[in-house]
This record gives sequence, C-alpha cells and structure tokens, in this order.
Amino acid sequence: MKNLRIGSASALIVVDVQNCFVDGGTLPVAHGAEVIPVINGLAPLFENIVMTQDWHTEGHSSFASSHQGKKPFDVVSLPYGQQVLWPDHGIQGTPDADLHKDLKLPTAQLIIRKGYRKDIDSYSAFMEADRKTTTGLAAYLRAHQIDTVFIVGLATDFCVAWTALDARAAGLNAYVIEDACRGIDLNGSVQSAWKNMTEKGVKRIQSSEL
Ligand code: VGL
Ligand code: ZN
Repeated sequence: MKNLRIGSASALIVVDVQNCFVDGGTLPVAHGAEVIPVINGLAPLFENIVMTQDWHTEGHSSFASSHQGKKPFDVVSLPYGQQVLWPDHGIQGTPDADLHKDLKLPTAQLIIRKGYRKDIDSYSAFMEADRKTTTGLAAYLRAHQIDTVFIVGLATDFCVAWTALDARAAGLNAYVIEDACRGIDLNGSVQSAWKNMTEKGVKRIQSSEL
C-alpha cells in the first residue's frame, strides 16, 4: 500500500499529544514524545488537520482519586459502564493539559476538547463514554465533505483506538498510522485494540506509506 491519496476529503486527526501523556506529565505513555516528529512530518501532506485535547474537570469521575479506596488502573462500574480509573490528568487550564510545545501544526483547523463533563469520560474524539453524547466531530467532517481520516497520537489502546472505531461507526474510512502512535498497554490492551480495530475495518499503516 504505497502512495495513498490524500486530498480535500481526508483529515489527519491528532489525538491527545499533550504534556500529561509524555514524560513529566501525570499519565505518561512510554515513549509518547516520539510521535511528535513523525506527526510534524506528516502534517504538510494534509489539507485538513483536527486535534483533540483531553480536558477534564477537577474531581473527574475517571480519576481514581474521585473513588474511595480505588487506585489508578482499577476498574469501576459507572452508570454508563466499566471505567478504568486513571491518575488525575489533563485538568482544564493547567500546563499538564496543554498541547505539547514541540507539536508544530499551524494549519490545524479544529481542536476538539473531550472529557470535560465531570461524570462522563471520553476516549473517543467522536462520542463520549455514555455512547450517546456526541462531540460534534462526525457532523463537522460531514459538513466539510471529509470521508477519510488518518489517526495518530496517544494512546494507541485508548483514545486512538476508540476514535478509530467511532470513525468506522460514523461511516468513515479510517487509517491508524502505527508509528505515529504509542500505547499505554494495560493487560495486553494494545494487542486487543489492534484486533478490534482490524475487525471493524480500520487500516493499520506506517507513516512511510504516505
Ligand atoms: C487517554 C486514558 C485517559 C488517552 C485519556 O488519551 O488515550 N487515556 N485519558
Ligand atoms: Zn483522560
């Protein structure tokens, strides 16, 4: 698969490349910052770039600290289903939630903030974890006649995977650029994310193919 065509009907979705998810942040993904030069190098190929930003309230329901006796990476039942609990991270307006300073995407046209409702997490750029509340991204892409998305960023097994699966559910062609992503990997979650994505028709590619 070489020379995939990227035109006005395609968008690059850059997921959560924020201080919280790299070394020195509150929920660092191993080797997370390594995605930055790869993403910067891909950007000039794209007419459309959308970024996402994990943007939690203080005391967010996805934080272990909000649940008595729980610790990060425990799982609890919330009204909308099972929720992995995380260290406090990505709190609105804090430097930890800022987009990484080395990310150079001057042409990005939209930043979708997500996870900003205290009681609902949102890994996906399209749909919050209650699976009902939309971020508006599918409608935005449709309004711009975009039918294909290329997804990069952090983390492969959470926000990238959920975004890719929801892109497929929204009827979009979806590619995940593997070397422009890094995963958290809880109990084999990177491998199962790739399995789920592949089953739903998400295409796994490398940046060298573009
Ligand atoms: C993410 C866990 C919690 C992600 C966000 O960006 O993948 N993971 N919040
Ligand atoms: Zn989060």
